[in-house]
Amino acid sequence: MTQETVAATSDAVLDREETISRDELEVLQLSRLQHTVAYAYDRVPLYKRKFDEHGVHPTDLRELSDLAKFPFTTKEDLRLEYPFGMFAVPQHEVARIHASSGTTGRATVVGYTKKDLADWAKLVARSLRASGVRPGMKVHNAYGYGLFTGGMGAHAGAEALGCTVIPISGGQTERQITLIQDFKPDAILATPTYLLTIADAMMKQGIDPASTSLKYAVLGAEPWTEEMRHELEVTMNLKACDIYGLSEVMGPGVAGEAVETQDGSHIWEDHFRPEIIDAFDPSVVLGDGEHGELVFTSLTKEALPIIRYRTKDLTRLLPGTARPAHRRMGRITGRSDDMIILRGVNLFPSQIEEIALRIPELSPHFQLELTRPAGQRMDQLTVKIERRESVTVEGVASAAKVLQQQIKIHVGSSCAVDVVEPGSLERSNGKLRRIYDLRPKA
Ligand code: DLL
Repeated sequence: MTQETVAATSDAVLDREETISRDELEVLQLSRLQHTVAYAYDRVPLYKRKFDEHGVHPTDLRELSDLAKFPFTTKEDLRLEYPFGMFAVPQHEVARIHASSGTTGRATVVGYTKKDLADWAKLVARSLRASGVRPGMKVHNAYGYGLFTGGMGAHAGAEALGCTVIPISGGQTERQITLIQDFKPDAILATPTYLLTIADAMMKQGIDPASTSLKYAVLGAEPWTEEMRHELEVTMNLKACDIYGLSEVMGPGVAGEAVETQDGSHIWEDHFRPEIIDAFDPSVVLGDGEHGELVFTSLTKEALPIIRYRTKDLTRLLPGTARPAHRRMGRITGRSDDMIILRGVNLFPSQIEEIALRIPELSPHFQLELTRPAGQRMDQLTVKIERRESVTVEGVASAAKVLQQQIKIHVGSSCAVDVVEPGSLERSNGKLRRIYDLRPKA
């Protein structure tokens, strides 16, 4: 335990920064922000160039709202500076490198100094603790290890909290189940769809997923809904909380959800300054409560300071509750680049998840297929969804109709619904791909 920690609640010791007032937090943010913009400007040529082109200088940052004067950073910037152009320290000071998979272009590479790694572990520990995990608990870590930040990020955080970590990584679902049965972990860290895969595989083996030792699940790395939380909590008899993050900003633990309120992740604002902008007119910074694109500026990072990074994640900022000084983020509706535009109507997979899970005959296993039938100019959306094991084929005909109608009412899109056999759709191993775009390439 570090010196900064003080006793705060009856069964958990919080970091001092978790308990400070909003005023105190903003004073801290301003001084850290002033340092970060100057540090980035002095050490990273890209920031110097961008600030100069934008006609703004680090000394222009006198109050927090001045941040809006600074230019954005995008994934494209990181790609152009591939591999190490964004690093603000010499290579020998970089203790670790992570990278995105690069499925949609060049990988984005991120780096951490020893201090960055310590801060990261502290924030993941803080997030896990908020979600109910305590020192001494056994933690089954099913986030993928490797260049993805999920596995090692969650691992270091659980260790820093004082847990016993089981570093199984993602995949090998049968083995995951054996270890859950034999090691009896208290908590599991996974993507929500991978936890669903595990629960599903348990049922196939005749194991009741509600009967395991698991009491807490800390889930993230992909969008999920309240309906999915309910599904997982009931099926597995545990408390499921959200953890959010992205590699460009740090990795998991940028924000974490408190188990006592379960009302969205608190952004750890002593290390990150969030903004919400209008995704279509980025010059407009929106107020708290308004929906838009989430933007982050790091306040303490050494190897990769990041200024106004456009996450493409769509959400809103809400007042802090369990940690009053730290604002919460609403559930992420989706990413602006995951949005399906179907005959002029915007649609996200999470909207389908929300609607489908309210229909008892339908399972949470679904895919969205986009096609353009031959000779037609209109795109077609087909929701392929598995029926629940417990209902008959005849029993699902009306459920399909209900889903179709509800999508029309709540989303505004006409679509086809194809109810398929249990187990026929691909299962998640980590971040699940929901959208299959089979339209001919233009
Ligand atoms: O997914 C980091 C992470 C690992 C977070 C484990 C939580 C748990 P990236 O691979 O860089 O990093 O992907 C970041 O994933 O911009 C969001 O679109 C999405 N995402 C992450 N957490 C959540 C969440 C990791 N809790 C991208 N809810 C982000 C919704 C999430 N989307």
